[in-house]
Amino acid sequence: PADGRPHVVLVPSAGMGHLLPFGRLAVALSSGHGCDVSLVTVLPTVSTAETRHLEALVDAFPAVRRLDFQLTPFDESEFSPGADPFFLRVEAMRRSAPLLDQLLAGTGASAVVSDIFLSSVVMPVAKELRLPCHVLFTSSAAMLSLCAYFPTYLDANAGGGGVGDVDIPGVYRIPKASIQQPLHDPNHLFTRQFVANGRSLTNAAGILVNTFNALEPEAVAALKQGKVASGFRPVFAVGPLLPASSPARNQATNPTNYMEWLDAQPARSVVYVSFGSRKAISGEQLKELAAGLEASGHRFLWVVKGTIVDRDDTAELRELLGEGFLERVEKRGLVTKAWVEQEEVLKHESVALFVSHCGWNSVMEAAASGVPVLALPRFGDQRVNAGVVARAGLGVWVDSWSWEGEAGVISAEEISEKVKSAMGDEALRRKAASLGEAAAKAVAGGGSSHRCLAEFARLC
Ligand code: BUP
Repeated sequence: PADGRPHVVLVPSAGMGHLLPFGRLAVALSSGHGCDVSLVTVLPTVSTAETRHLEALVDAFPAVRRLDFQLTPFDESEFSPGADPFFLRVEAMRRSAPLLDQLLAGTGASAVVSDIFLSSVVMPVAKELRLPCHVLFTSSAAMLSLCAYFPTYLDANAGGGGVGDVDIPGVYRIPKASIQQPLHDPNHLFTRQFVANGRSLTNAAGILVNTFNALEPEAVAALKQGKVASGFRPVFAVGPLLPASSPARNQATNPTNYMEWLDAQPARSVVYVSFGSRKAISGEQLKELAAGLEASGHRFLWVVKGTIVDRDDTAELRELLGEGFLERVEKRGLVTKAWVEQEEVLKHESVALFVSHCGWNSVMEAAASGVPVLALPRFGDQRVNAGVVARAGLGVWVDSWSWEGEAGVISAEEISEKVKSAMGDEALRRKAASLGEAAAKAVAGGGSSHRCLAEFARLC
């Protein structure tokens, strides 16, 4: 860059699971690594949580500039009526990506960082503008290695009876049951995007992944050494990406005063339960979860999502959880449908266990807080991430449990037993705490993730 200061343009895709790590990267680069940062913002956002988060982010960090991006009109009728709104948004963004050249030209950008979901369409734009294009992978290094290797796997197995276990060179074998559903169909739009993005990784100037060495030693090493896919550019393990200070003030919009409630609970006594915001849990499974938490006898804070996107979330908790549940658990359980500041919850000393869907940001927040995880993955990358959690000793996972689609429900008894055993598992608590210390070391000055981010900033 002319003035010697890099100007990095970040291009996130849809959903809090993507926006949050991009916001965190923006803050880390602008506050700690001497970069100017612009964040491409697609309007309108899919969820109110995203809108609030964006506003809070630019308020708290005015150095992070917003570049508003208007999508071209997109006919959703070619997709089935119940299609995931986040997926539709990603597709709309992919189709509009060629317009990014007008947005980026004249900004003085010196580098672009694309979300992995958009990388194959953002890279040609960056190339046209003669800008290096990096990729931020928002899931685990294990998922990154699957994404990088999957095109080769499909080429080698073309015509050969579908996707089975995938043995990733230098990493480990991902069992068939952990490969997300759409990837079993080579013609599924998601698979075509996944393969195109995976192939594009070899053209990335650099690849950032939100993990740290101590959590995923095999995958990080194999990726860096080019064992997973040849011709790989530098891989930077920069996690856990955490904001310099919590920018979102969504907490103020939650009517339950959950932080005060946590303050009133004994140290390490509360089970925090959340399965992310993107997809509702079936009524039947919600009732089993409720009964299982009740039967565990432990205190709990539970974030319940009833419908797909928060703004439609009007179903009553009472109806969702069964007659009398809220009254019976009144003294020891707090249930909320509204957004909580999960990072603050996980850092609270009363929280002892995180029952999680294993969305990757949730896993990284658990690791950063040293809180053990009881993994209840559902769909997408979550089973691969749950495998990482179990392998690293951050948590426990019953891999025979499956609760998506036709696979049935996990019973109240099973949930209660697992919660009780995880709450009493002293070795698990110590291992999670030691990973928390390793995470803190990685991001502190001189730590592996801090050095990786500094090295990355020098490339920009
Ligand atoms: Br719900 C919820 N508060 O109430 P993942 C989520 N989060 O801070 P995935 C809150 O959203 P999705 C809430 O801390 C994490 O950073 C949470 O990302 C935060 O899940 C993020 O865990 C969720 O990667 O997205 O599946 O990508 O939660 O939208 O399903």
